[in-house]
Amino acid sequence: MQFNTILKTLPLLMLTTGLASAAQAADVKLGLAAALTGPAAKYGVAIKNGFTLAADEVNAAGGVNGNKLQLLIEDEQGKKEEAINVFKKLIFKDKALLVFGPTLSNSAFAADPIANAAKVVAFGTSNTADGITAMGPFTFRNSVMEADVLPVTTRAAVKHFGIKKVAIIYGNDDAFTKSGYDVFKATLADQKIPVTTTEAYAKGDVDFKAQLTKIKASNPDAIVCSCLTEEAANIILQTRALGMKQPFIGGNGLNSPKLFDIAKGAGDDTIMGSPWSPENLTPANKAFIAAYKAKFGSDPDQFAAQAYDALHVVADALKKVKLSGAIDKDRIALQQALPSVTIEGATGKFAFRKAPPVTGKEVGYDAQQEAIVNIAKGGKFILLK
Ligand code: VAL
Repeated sequence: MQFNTILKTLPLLMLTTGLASAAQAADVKLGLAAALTGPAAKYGVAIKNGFTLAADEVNAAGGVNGNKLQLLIEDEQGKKEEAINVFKKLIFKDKALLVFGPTLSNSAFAADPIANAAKVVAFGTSNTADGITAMGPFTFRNSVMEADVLPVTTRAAVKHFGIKKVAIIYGNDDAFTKSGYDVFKATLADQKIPVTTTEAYAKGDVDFKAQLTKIKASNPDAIVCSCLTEEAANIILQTRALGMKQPFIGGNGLNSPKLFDIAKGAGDDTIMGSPWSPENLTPANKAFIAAYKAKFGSDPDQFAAQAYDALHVVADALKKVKLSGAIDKDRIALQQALPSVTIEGATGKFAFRKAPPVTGKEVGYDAQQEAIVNIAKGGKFILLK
């Protein structure tokens, strides 16, 4: 047969040999915008690992309805502008069916409006600030928001240490640290714990002596810290350098082993809440921890666990979607299939709940999950019993 003839008959051959049906079972492209460089990479790399592990598992089991999941991973560097660029690339150029991320709430407030306008699900696995899912019906998250976690964390810390009064320190130019501060303030008022002083810092600050000196003079029983991990670690170290022994109470930003890489034992007695714990020995969590260790040679953290669960949530939703190949239609079908998904994941039982109503606006979906409270001992978080 002439080469030309082969080329002409190839499509026909493919049809008759079943190659065409293999080609139809196309990859499902799922975008992941994560902070893989910069300070927020402390969360973003764990997130990427969690997604990779789960996607490999789903694909090894044959994919979803015969389709393999393909992760398109982009580094948004923990910056708003990069999150916007990466969302645009994944949505308009790469034609991802959905986009996971970005890592920081601060970036989500910049990037999610793009996804909502394009009618593509933006699925946050680490965004815990208030108002994220008010951005539109295509914003989903499985990260439990500060407003759900901090009241439980604060109550447990107050009881554990017999706290009568606290000082607060927070970052006032980041959406998550600012939102966490607002929630802490309301929670402390609610739980009738007086605040001795409130101190703020800006992104990138490394010297907190001025703020900590004021906190020291106000003599609190504990320090509430609405901070990202690197700043929190430096704050803790500098507090100890000033001879202060107070325990810390923090939000989701402290929930990373990287805190102890920097703060070491000085971080002991820090209390924070999370839906995930390595001590929660359900079959799903045990399997996740073992598989993560085998693949990456390190222990997972909460960010990896939530990313891992998010991929399984989307895989479950995809089972109910008959993909048509028309991307706009398929993106909407996935958005409609997601709210009713429930799973038993590494973080326990998971379900969505509709975000609080906003007048004149359609809203997205938050995580419906219980928070558990952890305390740092010997450079790691263990369950507070
Ligand atoms: N939860 C935080 C945020 O929403 C960080 C720690 C990822 O920005």
